[in-house]
Amino acid sequence: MHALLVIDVQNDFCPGGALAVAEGDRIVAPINALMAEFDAVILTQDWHPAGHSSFASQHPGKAPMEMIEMPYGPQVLWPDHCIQGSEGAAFHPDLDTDRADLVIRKGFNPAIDSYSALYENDHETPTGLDGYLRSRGITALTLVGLATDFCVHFSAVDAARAGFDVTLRADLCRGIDVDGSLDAAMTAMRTAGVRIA
Ligand code: VGL
Ligand code: ZN
Repeated sequence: MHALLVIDVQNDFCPGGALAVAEGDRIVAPINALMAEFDAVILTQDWHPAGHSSFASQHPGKAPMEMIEMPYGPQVLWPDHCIQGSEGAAFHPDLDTDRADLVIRKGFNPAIDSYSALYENDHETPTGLDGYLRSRGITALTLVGLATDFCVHFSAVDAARAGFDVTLRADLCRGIDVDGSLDAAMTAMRTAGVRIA
């Protein structure tokens, strides 16, 4: 069983959003077209409570895109984004969400960010997706979505490490690219055994 894993195609990551990724909206139509080719379609949704600890607004004197040290390791500080129930947290209006078997939300723990669809940023708290995939007999994943260098990157690496056969459709992802994060992400994914298509 081969699943399409669509990462965070949400308004806040598209042009006009709070953490806009350049051309983030350009991937929506081709992702919709790709859905029919898979045994399962799974969407992730970045889903933060207001005042989430990854927001620069919660750290006096800090600006978005600065780094801080959290108990679980280094963390980029972000503008407020994808607040639970907000328009920014909603999927892009053209994304064919009806096709999804599962929507998995992440980043709801106020104290820990969660880039990956499988583990929070402490790298040990599971989201539950690993169990879902295994119990459905899904062994291969193709990843698309936003942002290449953060949520797509961490999801791909975690999935490869967990033993899934992982392909990244780089043409159907777009990145943020802070301080060389895009190049670093591509290298990390290749090193983890992710196939880049
Ligand atoms: C993401 C930064 C913060 C992403 C989510 O979807 O890549 N990036 N939250
Ligand atoms: Zn987020």
